[in-house]
Amino acid sequence: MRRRSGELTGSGHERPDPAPDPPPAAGEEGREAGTGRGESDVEEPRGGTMASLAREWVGIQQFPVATQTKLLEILSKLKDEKVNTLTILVMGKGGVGKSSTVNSILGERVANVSAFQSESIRPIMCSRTRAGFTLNVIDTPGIVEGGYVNEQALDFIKRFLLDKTIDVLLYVDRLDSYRVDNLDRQVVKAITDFLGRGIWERGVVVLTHAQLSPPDGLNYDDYLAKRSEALLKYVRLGAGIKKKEFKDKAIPVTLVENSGRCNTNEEGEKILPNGTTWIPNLVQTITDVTINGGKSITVDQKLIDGPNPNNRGKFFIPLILAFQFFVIGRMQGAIKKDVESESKPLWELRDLGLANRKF
Ligand SMILES: Nc1nc2c(ncn2[C@@H]2O[C@H](COP(=O)(O)OP(=O)(O)OP(=O)(O)O)[C@@H](O)[C@H]2O)c(=O)[nH]1
Ligand SMILES: [Mg+2]
Repeated sequence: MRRRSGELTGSGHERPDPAPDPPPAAGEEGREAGTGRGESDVEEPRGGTMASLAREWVGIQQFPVATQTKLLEILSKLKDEKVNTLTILVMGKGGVGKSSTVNSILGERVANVSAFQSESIRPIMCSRTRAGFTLNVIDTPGIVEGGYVNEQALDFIKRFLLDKTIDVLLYVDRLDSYRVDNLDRQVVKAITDFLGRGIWERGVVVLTHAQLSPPDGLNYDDYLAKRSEALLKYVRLGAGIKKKEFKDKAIPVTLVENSGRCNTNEEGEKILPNGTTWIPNLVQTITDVTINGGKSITVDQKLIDGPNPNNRGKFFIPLILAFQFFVIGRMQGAIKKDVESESKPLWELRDLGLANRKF
C-alpha cells in the first residue's frame, strides 16, 4: 500500500488519525472483514439496476432525533416537488474524504475508507429507500493521483455511469488544504469534458475536515470564505464558465466533518466551529440544488465517447461553402470582367484568335 502523496505537505497539518466511520448498518456485520463495507446491496460496475438494489434506509436511525427530524422534513419537501428519487454523484481528487462523506450521509459504512491510497478504482452505488423516496449515492475513486488525472479511473467511472441520471454532483475537497493549483483545474475540466458544463448547475462543493482552527489567527468564517473563493475560481476556470455567468449561478459550498471526534450540540447533532449542524445543512443544500438547479444529466454513450474529433468543425462546413460560392465566385467574376475589358496588344489578341486579321 502506498501512503498518499502530496497531502497537507507544507500546510502545517499532519494527516489526522483515521476517522472512525459510522457504525455498520444492521445486517452488514461480518461481510468483507477489514473494509467495513457491505457487499450485497452495493452496485459494482455494470451490475443490476438502481431500483432492484434499493433497500430500507436504516442508517438514518443512527442520527440523533433532531437530525432525523430535519432530514425527514427535507425529504418530504422533495416529495412535495414530485422528486421521489435522488442520485448523488461524489467525485474529487484522491483521499479528500469522498467515501467517508458517502458513509456520513447514509449513516452506514458502505464505502471503503482508507488513510492510504486506495487500490480499488471501481465506483460503487448504494441505494436506500425511506417512505417511498429512493436515495442513490455513487462513490467514485479519486481521479487524481500522483499529480495527474487518472484516465483509467475516469474510464471506469464513465462506464459505470452509463444510463444513470445524475441529479447532484458533490465535488469534494478538503477545507484544510491551503493551496489550489492547475491540478484542481484539470480535475474540474475532466468532469466537465465528460458531463458537460450543465453539471455545475447541479453541483455542490463539499469541503471535508471542517473542524479546524484556521492558521495565522484568521477567524473561521474568513478562512472559509478565502478557501471557497480560491477553489471556486479554479472550478470556474476548469469548467470554462464566464465570470458573470458563474456569479449568477453560484455553486454552493458546504462543510463536512467526517471524524468521529466532531463536536456535537446539546441534542447530539454534529456541529462545526461556526455552529452549523452540517448533516442537515448538506442535505438541505443538495435539495435546494435539485429543486432550483438546471437539468439532471443522463449519461448516454455519446457523453462517454466524448466529442468526436471527426465531427469537430463540421459546424463550419456550410459557412465555408457559402463563402466559396458568394465571395470567391463574385471575385472570380470580377477578375474575368476586368481581364476582358482590358485593352490588349494586337499580338495577344492574335494569340486569342480575336484580332480579326488586323495585322
Ligand atoms: N479528520 C477527518 N478525517 C477525514 C475526513 N474525511 C475523511 N477523513 C480521513 O481521510 C482519509 C481518506 O478518506 P476517504 O474517505 O477514504 O477518502 P476518499 O476521497 O474516498 O479516498 P479515495 O477513494 O482513495 O480517493 C481517511 O483516513 C479518513 O478517515 C474528515 O472530514 N475529517
Ligand atoms: Mg474513496
